[in-house]
Amino acid sequence: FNTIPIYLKPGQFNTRPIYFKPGQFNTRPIYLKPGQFELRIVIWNTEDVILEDTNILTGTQSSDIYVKGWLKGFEDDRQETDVHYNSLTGEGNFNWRLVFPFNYLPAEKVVVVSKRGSIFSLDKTEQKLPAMLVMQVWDFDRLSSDDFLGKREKERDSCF
Ligand SMILES: [Ca+2]
Repeated sequence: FNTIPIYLKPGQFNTRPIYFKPGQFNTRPIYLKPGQFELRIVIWNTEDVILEDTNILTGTQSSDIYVKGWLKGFEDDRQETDVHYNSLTGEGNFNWRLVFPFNYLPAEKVVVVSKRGSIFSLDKTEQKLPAMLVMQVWDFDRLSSDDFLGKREKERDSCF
């Protein structure tokens, strides 16, 4: 508990921590407008991923693994790792960073998405959504469309 008064002139700032007794003040800031945040994720490895490809000569199974991720409501900002080719065990190694900027309203625990209804719309509409991270694992295919292998969705409490 800090009993020393702190007097500051305009333009000065204080780096000393100030402690309050429990219940003395509500020290949690109240945000009435969404603030800009960034969620940073590093994809290190995958394991036990389904082996989707079969070599027609040897019968060996493999997958060309990559990971896609996005925040629900921000599908346009979907991001991907590079491809770990020819995984024979389901293990993939990436060390790949994904960075998702987003607007978040802590008071309501929602992300705020603003979009134009169409390319002809002048105004943006705001939508509030639960904070949800979507991660998917895919098998890259050179000659056909990629194969979906699995997904996981994490809500706010576990990732924000
Ligand atoms: Ca493949």
